[in-house]
Amino acid sequence: MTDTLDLVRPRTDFLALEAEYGARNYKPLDVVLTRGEGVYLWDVDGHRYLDCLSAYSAVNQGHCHPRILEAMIAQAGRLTLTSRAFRNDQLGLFYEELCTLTRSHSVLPMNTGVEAVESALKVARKWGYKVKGVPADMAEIIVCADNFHGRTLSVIGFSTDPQSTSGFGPFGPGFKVVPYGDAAALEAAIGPNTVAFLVEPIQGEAGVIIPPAGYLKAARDLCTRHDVILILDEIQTGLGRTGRLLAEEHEGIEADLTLIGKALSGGFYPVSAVLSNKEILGVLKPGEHGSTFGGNPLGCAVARMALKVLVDEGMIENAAAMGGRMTAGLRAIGGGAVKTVRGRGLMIAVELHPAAGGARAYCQALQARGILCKETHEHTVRIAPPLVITAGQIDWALEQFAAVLAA
Ligand code: IF1
Repeated sequence: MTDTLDLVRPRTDFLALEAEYGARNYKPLDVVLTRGEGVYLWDVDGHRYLDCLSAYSAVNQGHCHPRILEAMIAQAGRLTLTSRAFRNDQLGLFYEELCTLTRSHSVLPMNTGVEAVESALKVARKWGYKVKGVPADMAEIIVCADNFHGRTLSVIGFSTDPQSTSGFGPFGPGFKVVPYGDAAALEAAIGPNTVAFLVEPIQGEAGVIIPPAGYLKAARDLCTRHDVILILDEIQTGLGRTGRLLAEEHEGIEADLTLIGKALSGGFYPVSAVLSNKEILGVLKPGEHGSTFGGNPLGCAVARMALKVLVDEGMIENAAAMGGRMTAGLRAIGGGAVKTVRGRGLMIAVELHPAAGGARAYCQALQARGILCKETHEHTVRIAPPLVITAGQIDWALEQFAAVLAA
């Protein structure tokens, strides 16, 4: 028996249904997608697009990767959820494979990215009180201006973006904001009660902001010297996106806690994790933290294969090579609307001149030429295709970008 769930209901007005029944917390491009394969997406009218967003880097492995799909189907037919009240036969293997790949000491599995962030903040505070000796309820965590770490109340509580925060207060204390990319400001902000510094190796939502060379290394040294936990949010930069497994490798450093999510499941299912380099996660005792779905066998099986294909199929190396090709090609377009091109691997942004009239119109023009991109803020177009993109596909995309941007 098949259950079609009206998946092929002809002539449905999808936009009207969303407008009538949905919360209006998004303003998506008006394209209704129904199928994906590799770098391509198809809309309900049968148009094909090259995906240059990759669900904000959650589908690094390409849409509906056949080996991840197979792992998911097999596991879904065997066992999906046990809760952590019992053990399952995927969790330990997931831990081992993830720790081996990332050279980590231990793993805390969660589901969404922001849950990994929240978990790391809780762990850092607990560590501060139990290990560093910070007086009760005095722990301080340093974060960066223009950060994006997710949408929960405590995480938006230290956002500097009024759109994320206004109307949602009051927010809890315990966070200090410093400018991004400024090691001296970080040093000045560290006090005796500082337990952690939370930072994105490259700021994504802020517009693919790459900090000055040496910044992360300096932050690493400061954290070590002052007994502060360095937490790198690699939820967007991690898992191959920047041409390395983790973006921290570009500066040859290791965080104490590393947060990954998004592509950890290849976009099939929300799976995130806090990776710990040393004993830090050990401060959590049974009953002090958890999640119904965190570490479930379906998520673990999917993540195991998502990691495997990323490595086996050379996607990380491809991201480095194709990212270089794309960035060079975009820089060569130059002129026209382009103010500057920033990128590392396949995490790329084209910032447009303010006079160009806003990035959204360019995204719409690209859509008409078969490319799906998303603007960030007013003037920046983000370009982040799946890591399986080929040279031929990049060159075709560059022709479309040239036609739209040079105009
Ligand atoms: C949305 C942005 C990207 C993240 C980093 C944690 C999270 C994210 C560095 C939380 C999530 C997403 C959220 C998504 C759009 C997207 C985004 F534009 F909002 F900023 F990618 F750039 N740390 N980023 O980038 O992960 O809980 O969502 O799994 O629509 O809000 P999550």
